[in-house]
Amino acid sequence: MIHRFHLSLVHLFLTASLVQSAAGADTAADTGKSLGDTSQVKIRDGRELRPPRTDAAMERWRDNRFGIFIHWGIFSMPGGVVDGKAVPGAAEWIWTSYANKGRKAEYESLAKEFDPVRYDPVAWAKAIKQSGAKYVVFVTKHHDGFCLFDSKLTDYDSAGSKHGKDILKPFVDAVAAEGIDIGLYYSIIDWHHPNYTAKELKTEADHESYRKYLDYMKGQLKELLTGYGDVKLLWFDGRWDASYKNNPQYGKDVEEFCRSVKPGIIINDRVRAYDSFADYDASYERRLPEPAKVLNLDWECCMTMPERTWGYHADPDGAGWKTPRKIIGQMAECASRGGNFLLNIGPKPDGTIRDEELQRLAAVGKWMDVHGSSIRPTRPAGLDLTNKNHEPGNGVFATIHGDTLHLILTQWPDTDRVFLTGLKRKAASAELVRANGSIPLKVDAESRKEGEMQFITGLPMTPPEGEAAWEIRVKLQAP
Ligand code: FHN
Repeated sequence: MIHRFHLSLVHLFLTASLVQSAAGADTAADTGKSLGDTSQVKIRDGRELRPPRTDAAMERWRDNRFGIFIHWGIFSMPGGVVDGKAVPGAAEWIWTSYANKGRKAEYESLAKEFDPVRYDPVAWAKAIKQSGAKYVVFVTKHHDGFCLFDSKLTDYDSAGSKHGKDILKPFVDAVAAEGIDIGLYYSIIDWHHPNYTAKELKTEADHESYRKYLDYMKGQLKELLTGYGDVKLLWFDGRWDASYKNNPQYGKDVEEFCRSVKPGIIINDRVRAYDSFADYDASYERRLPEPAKVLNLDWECCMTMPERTWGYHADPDGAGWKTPRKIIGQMAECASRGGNFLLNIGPKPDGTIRDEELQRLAAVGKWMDVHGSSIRPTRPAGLDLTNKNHEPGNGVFATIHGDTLHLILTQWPDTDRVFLTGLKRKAASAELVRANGSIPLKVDAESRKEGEMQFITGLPMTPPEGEAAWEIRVKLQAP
C-alpha cells in the first residue's frame, strides 16, 4: 500500500514537471534544470526527495548561507501580554489566548489600530545588511491571517489598518537596495478566513469550502510573486492541520501554482503535506540536526534569539537571550553541515527593533566583517572535528571554499593544536585570523596506524580576547 502511494507521488511529480516547463516558456531552460533530473526522484522518510537543484538561484541560496527572519504583525501589539499577564511561549500565537476566552473579535480589532509610527524599512534593511546576512524571510501573513501587504483580496491588512499603507513594499525596496535577497513567509493556517478550517475535510461540501480558501491563498501568492520585486524564496508554514495534512493534493497544487507564476522560485518543504521535501528541508526549527545525522539534501535551520518566541514578547521566557557566540556557533555548525541559518527578529509594534536584537545583529555583523568568508560562500569541509555529544553550536566547525579551509572555534582547545581529522588534502599554511592582525600558526603531521594525521599547532594557550568566535584559516595545496 505504502509502496503504491510512493509510486503515485513520483508519477504526480513527473507530470507536474512537464506542465511546469511548458508554463514558463521564457525561463523554461532554467526551470527545467532547476528541478534536476526527475528520474532521480527518491523517497526518503515517506517523502519525495528530488535531486539537489543545480541552477544559479539555488546555488546563490546556498552561497548566501545566512539570512534574517522577521516575525511582525498585529500579534506584536499585545507583546505576549494579556490582561496584564505575560503568556509564556510564542507571542505570535497570542490569538489563541483571546480565542480561548471567546475574545477573537477583540484580537481582530487590533487590525484597525495597527499603526507602527516608527517603522523605518531603510533602517531595518541597513541593520540586516550590517549583520552580514544575505537574505531575509519576511512574514507577510502569519496564522492569525493579518496581512502586512496591501491585498486586493482582504481588508484585514496593513492598508486597511490605521497605518493605511502597504508595509511590505517599502521593505522589499529597501532590502533590494542593499543587495539582500527577498524571501516571503506565508502561513497556510489562517484563523481569520471564513473558509479556513483546521478540521478533517469529510464531505464534498467541506472540500468545496476549503478550496475557496485555497483560491484566496493562490490569489495572494500571485500578488506577492508579481508585485514585490524579484522574490527569490517562498517560505510556507503551518501544514499540520488535518485539512491540509491529510490532503497532499492541495499542497502539491499550491506548489505547482507558485512555480507556474514564478518559474525558478525556491520553495521550502512546508508547502507540502509531509509528502515532499520540495526544494529544501526547513524542518530544523529552534534546533540543529542531530550531530551524527548525514543530511544529503539542502536544508535550513531557523532560530530564535530568545528561547521560544518569534514575535515580539515584552517578557520572553526560557533560557534568556542567546549570546553572539552561541548564534555564531550555530550558524557555523549549519554551514559546516551544508545548511543555511535563518536568525529571527521580532520587531516591536511601533516599528522599531528592540535593543537586544540590534545588539546581536551588530555583534554577528562585526564578526562577519572579519570572518564572513568562513561562512559564505562555503561548503562543508567534511572533517570530523566535533564529538557526537557536543552541545549544538559549541565546538570546532570546518568549512571550505576553493583552496581555503576554515575552522571556526567557539571553544578554545585545551592544547596548542587542532587535529584535521578527515582532511584528505595537504595543508600548506595556517593563521589565526583576527581583526587587528592575524597570528601565524604551524602545520605539522604525525604518523598514526590509520595514516598520516595533519594538525595545526602554535595556538596561544589562552584564547585571544575580543573575539565572539575564533577562526583558523588554512591554505591547502592544490589537489
Ligand atoms: O507556528 C509557527 C511559529 O509561530 C513560527 O512562525 C515558526 C517559524 O518557523 N513556525 C511555526 C511553527 O512551526
